[in-house]
Amino acid sequence: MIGGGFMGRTHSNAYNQVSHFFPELAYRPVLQAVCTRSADKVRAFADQWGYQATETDWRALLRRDDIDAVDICTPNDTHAEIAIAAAEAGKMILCEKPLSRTLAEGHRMVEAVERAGVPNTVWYNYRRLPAVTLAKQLVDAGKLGRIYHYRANFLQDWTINADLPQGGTGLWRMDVDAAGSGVTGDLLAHCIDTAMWLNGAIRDVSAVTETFVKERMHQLTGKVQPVGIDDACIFHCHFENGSLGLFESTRYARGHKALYTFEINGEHASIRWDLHDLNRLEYFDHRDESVVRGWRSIHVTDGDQPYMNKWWVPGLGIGYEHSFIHQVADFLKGLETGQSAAPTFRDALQTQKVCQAVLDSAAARSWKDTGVEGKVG
Ligand code: SOE
Repeated sequence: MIGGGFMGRTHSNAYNQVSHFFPELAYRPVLQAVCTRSADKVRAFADQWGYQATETDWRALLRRDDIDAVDICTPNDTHAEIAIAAAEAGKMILCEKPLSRTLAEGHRMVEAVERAGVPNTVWYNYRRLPAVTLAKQLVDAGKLGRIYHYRANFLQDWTINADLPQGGTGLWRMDVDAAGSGVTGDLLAHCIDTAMWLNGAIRDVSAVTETFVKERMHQLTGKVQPVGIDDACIFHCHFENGSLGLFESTRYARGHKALYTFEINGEHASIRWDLHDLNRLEYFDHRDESVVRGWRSIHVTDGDQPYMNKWWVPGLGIGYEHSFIHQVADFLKGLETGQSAAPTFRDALQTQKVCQAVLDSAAARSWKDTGVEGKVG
């Protein structure tokens, strides 16, 4: 594990839990070592989550021959350098999203893992919530028929305060040099990943971004500096299958902490999902008998629904953290057949292409092609 922040905790929890709930897997994670820059912090993190050894230099971690897989949970500006070095060292890689700050970095990362032939995955975790995976099964089974609309939001409110600094621990997402972009790479990337997984390639985009607070003090330098990230982004798009997409993300929607929602409207049926009620999938099917036709609220907790036979008994829900446990389980399962768990670095590069097109479109005030084609894994 490289990094000891919020994501380091979600992934460490997943490694600790996975073998209890997926005992059939041939491989089990062993928490061999964790690396963060601070010696005090790394010891405390290791004790809390059960890592056997500590490092304060990620290069030293990569030199260890008792490490087979590396999890990159550091800020975005270090993903490329660490991932490329890890691939060259022959390690399997699980990288936190977004894959990279820029498309160019993403290309180099994909080349590195493919050249080295190491298993790789990117933590777009929401795909693996049972209700979202059920949505995928319904779409793939053709229940919706031809798809006309895909709509997604990811709304937060934690950066409204103009006195909030940018940069440094806990606030690197506000610093364009560390993050690459604002809500586009941090939040819309999730929406884009789910959207292309469910509804296929996004062909072109037209976007608007806004930075509401133009200057903020940088935590590391103490200087007031221009803000380079997008605080909000709205885009619409064409999917390759002919449907229209509408996406919105902001960190300025007072009252919303992490409201990720999507809705898909097809010829026969519609589905919608809301992270705040993550065990439910709403489904409307026009083919139902008219007198009982209406939105069904499916509580996705039954054993024949995705992943749920691994958990409790029907009716008892699971949470956010389980999406990460499912991703580790799928990654380990993939090792049994030599198949990397999706989204691979190459799949995540497709999301990166859309993010880049979104930012370019907003800057140029014009439509941009994404260059994404075909099925996105
Ligand atoms: C930002 O607040 C954030 O933590 C993202 O970085 C995560 O990817 C998202 O899942 C929740 O919100």
